[in-house]
Amino acid sequence: MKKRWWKEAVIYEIYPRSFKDSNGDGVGDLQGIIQKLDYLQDLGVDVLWLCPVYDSPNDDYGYDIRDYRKIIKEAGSMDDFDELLDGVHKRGMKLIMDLVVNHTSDEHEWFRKSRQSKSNPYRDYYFWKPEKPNNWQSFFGGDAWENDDKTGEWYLHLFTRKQPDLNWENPDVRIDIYKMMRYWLDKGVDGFRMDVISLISKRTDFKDTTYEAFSDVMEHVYANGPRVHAFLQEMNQKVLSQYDIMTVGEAVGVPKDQALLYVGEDRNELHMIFHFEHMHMDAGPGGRFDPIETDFIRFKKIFTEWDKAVSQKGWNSIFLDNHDYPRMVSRFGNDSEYRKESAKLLATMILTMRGTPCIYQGSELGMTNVAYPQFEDYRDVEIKNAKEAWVKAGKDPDELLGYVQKYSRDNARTPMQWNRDKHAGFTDGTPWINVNPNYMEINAESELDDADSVFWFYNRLISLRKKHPVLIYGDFEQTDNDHTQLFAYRRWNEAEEFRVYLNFSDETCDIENLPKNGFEMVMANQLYSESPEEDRLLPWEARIYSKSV
Ligand code: ISL
Ligand code: CA
Repeated sequence: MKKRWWKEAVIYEIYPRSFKDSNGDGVGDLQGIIQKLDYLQDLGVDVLWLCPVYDSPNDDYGYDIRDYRKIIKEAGSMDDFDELLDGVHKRGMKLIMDLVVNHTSDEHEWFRKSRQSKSNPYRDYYFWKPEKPNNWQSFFGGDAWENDDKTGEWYLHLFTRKQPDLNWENPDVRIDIYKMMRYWLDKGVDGFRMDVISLISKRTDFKDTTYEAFSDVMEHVYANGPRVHAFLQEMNQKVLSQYDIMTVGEAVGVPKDQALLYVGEDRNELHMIFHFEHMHMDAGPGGRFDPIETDFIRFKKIFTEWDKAVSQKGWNSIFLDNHDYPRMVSRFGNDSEYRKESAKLLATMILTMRGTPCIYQGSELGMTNVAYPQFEDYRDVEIKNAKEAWVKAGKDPDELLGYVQKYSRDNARTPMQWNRDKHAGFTDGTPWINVNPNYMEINAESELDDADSVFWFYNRLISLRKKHPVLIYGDFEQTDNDHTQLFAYRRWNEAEEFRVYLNFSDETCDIENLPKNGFEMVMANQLYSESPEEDRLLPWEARIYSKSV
């Protein structure tokens, strides 16, 4: 197993719009992030993944890029960006950008030219058809083809109609994208998180999909197209291989038996991927607002199977939330009675498993879902489209509101809660989206002042991981696979062994064969560690044991 800095890193995802507003316009910006670099350094993370800050009309809040080489006005200037990058590097941290090249904004110069006429040199930068060729649906509901009145033809958009898909079959598209990537890498950026990179090769026969469930459409129709590996190997050869960087692909629709094609060390494509098998478990055929029951044993199994499928010849990432999913303490923990304990338990999982961990902004505070009382409080285009579709289909929008409160992306996009001042210290103005009312109880200032806080637990876990290479490169084996409350596993190498016990439940949990002879407990949710009852874990109790071999 080759040692690499990006295998040893802990990533922290920043959604700039909701991180810190420095100029009172209610929208987070680059200067705001600069103000918080010491906070991030105190946490102990080393790679910052910056969600898009490129010029955009914000139809999908930056994932619809209008100019790849311009900073969106509300985030600041290119000088601000350079100051941020310098500040990150001065603190020994790294910064990776969000590379969104499956699609652009419809206001991008390439698309404005492409739609002008059928003979425009940019016409084939996108997919145009004289008639709507198939029944493909957008990730955000509705047809994936939009008729454009300029030439009367239809163009493909797997996301919103303002996010036309780029035609990667066209070598000119690839050349322009590689040039843009080098522009950022030559500025000193340390790599990319690649948005929906598994979708860039289209099945250009554009046949109808016969799959019902959206997860099947994602995997078999949109993702893993015939040339996706050719494109990634070319990107690697022409750009990525020339820099000492980290690359992580957002691999929607990639199943574990295809993962090594993307991240195998011999593949020269990507270093790792974010996969979504655990993140889509509770989404029914209709997607996230069509929820189904999930199963804890299956949740554990997904991690064990992905470790087995990838870790010998490639590398995994480990995450439980990001800007597209509900807050992990609300989704996988207990965000009321055991909020702190379950937040620490989930932190223990992502920071002791095998794979590069990714912490989403606010998870280190145990921030929770928000449940706004009305649709008007929500901002996400995915929610707006879902409401329109429900009303059109004559379904009860109040039922949808319940699902939106539980499963929507805006749960992760409420402003960071810095202190107990107005708007949680996120802005002196009016926030673009309401602050979660629980900021008086949950905020960075209170966390920093409390040695027993979630924040300092993350800090100690990150130090533990850095101090013990076995937690990075060691082997992994799940134990008690069929236990309905306990997630237990071992990490080991020739020098050390760690055992982790996580009680994912509101009840106590009996455990057999607690490690003895030579093992000592190195960390636990502080609340319970004073009097750990030898053979029983309390609700949401997490324990880590270790011994030198
Ligand atoms: O939110 C989802 C749809 O239910 C996710 O499946 C998400 O759209 C998918 O994982 C792709 O996400 C990425 O691409 C989107 C953007 O909206 C997301 O924010 C980004 O993470 C289009 O660029
Ligand atoms: Ca601002």
